[in-house]
Amino acid sequence: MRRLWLMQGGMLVDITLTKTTNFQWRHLIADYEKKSEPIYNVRRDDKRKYDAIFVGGGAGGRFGSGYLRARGGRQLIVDRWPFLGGSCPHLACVPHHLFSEAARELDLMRWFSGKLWFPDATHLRASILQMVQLFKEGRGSAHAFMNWQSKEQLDLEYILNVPATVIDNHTIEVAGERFQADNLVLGTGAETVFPNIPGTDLHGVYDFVSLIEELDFEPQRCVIIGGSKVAIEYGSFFQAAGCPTTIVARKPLMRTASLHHVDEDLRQYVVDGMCKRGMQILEGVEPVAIKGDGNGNAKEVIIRNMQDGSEESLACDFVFIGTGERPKSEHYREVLGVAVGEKGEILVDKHMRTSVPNVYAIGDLIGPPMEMFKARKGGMTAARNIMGEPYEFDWTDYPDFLHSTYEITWVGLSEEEAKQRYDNVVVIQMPPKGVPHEDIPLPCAEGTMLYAFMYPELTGFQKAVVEGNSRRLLGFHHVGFGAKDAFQYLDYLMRQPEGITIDEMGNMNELFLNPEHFIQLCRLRAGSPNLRDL
Ligand code: COM
Repeated sequence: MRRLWLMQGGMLVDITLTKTTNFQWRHLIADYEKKSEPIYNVRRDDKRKYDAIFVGGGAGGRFGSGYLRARGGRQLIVDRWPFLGGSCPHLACVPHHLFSEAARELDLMRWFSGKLWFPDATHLRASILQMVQLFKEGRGSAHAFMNWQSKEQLDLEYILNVPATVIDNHTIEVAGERFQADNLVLGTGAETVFPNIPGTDLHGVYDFVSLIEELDFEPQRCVIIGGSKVAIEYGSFFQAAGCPTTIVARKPLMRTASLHHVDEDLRQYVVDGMCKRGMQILEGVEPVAIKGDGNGNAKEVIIRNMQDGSEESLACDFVFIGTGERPKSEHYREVLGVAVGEKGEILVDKHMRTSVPNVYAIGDLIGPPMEMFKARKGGMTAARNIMGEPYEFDWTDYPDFLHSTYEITWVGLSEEEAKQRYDNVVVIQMPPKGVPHEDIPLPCAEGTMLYAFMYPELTGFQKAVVEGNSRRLLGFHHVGFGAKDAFQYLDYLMRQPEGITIDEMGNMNELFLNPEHFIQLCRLRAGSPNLRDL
């Protein structure tokens, strides 16, 4: 066993034959974040050709590689960062979840300020800067784990801390060396689309990436440009932290093209809840400019009402861009000539094949939904097909979620969509239609019991949509906490060719008191020949 070969002074590090630990990785990554030399984990003694080179070691590249390896293939991942896992553990999903958990805790403290055992939170101010730092100090453990697991448990080969240049559909170049494979799998992600307005280069203007890497002051007043998921999630955190936040968006929140099956009652509950917590939401407006204070710092956002053209200034010291992301496909278009769509997304079929033979594309690079399930399963789909196992992946329908100060989950048809398709639509919901939420502290479960006893209207919202004739469940919608797990399985149950009926769901064994209550609510109507709303 060789010792970890960590050379200083401009030399590469080759850890292929070294058994690594998470501890070693943590230090190695921290060191190489400051350097530009590659880290090699490549079996030079293996003379087999690679079945696939994964360009990009995010979720898609890692899970695709894992599957390809499991099927007996040989793979190589190349990533520009010194760690695998991509933006998720580094800048995106993981900090989002950390901030959303903070938002939930802070929100509870504010509502219960001075009540029960809660301290007075009238002047509560949580530091956004401190949370960013907390995340940055901790993210190294996820980085290390990704590298360690991929090498020691999944037997993957990789080269890190160096970008790959694609030469042709079988060849890449890394640090001056060429590697060949039967196939390339492209998965290098997307980046924020900054609005084309003056002032986006001022100090104080961030997106979710630069927020993590560059925030250097404590924001006091925030304007978010755009109404994406990121806008809602980060905005809810900023507001809960005590930084008053305004969202300016062209379209109503949660009605952007990239979100499907959003039920209007659920949407209303979410948006009303954000307003109740003091957020200002300005819809039907577009940004005109970000103006500075003369010293290079943002001090106001000028917006225009899209209906009457009137302009307004919103004072702030912190501007957060939440206008969504765009695939980074230029390099592949230029070199390989892959076909792309209107927004730069690489076009793929259900096998993840691009227009160029032997070139696959996965993850955010192929456009929305820019979600983990699509990246991982897309990687796996490419691997399956590369290994000769024809497999199709349809990512057009999927369970979805986002956070405000709540966890919001949905799958299947909204009530409105169901009513457009079917004559006999029955709805089971809490609170029931027409019953003021103040009168009924439901749905309540983990995370909302305290609210149920003091603020019934804050206990969340839920709805199941049923096709009354076939009795099939068509959609589930939930605002609360802890239901995300269930929605993975609800998605599966609904999707089976025969679906699941209200009677079958009513026959399942629930764990009292479960977060989304769907089993017992279905049981209350199961058996009834003529289904009615509940
Ligand atoms: C998750 C990254 S944070 S990966 O999907 O496990 O690679």
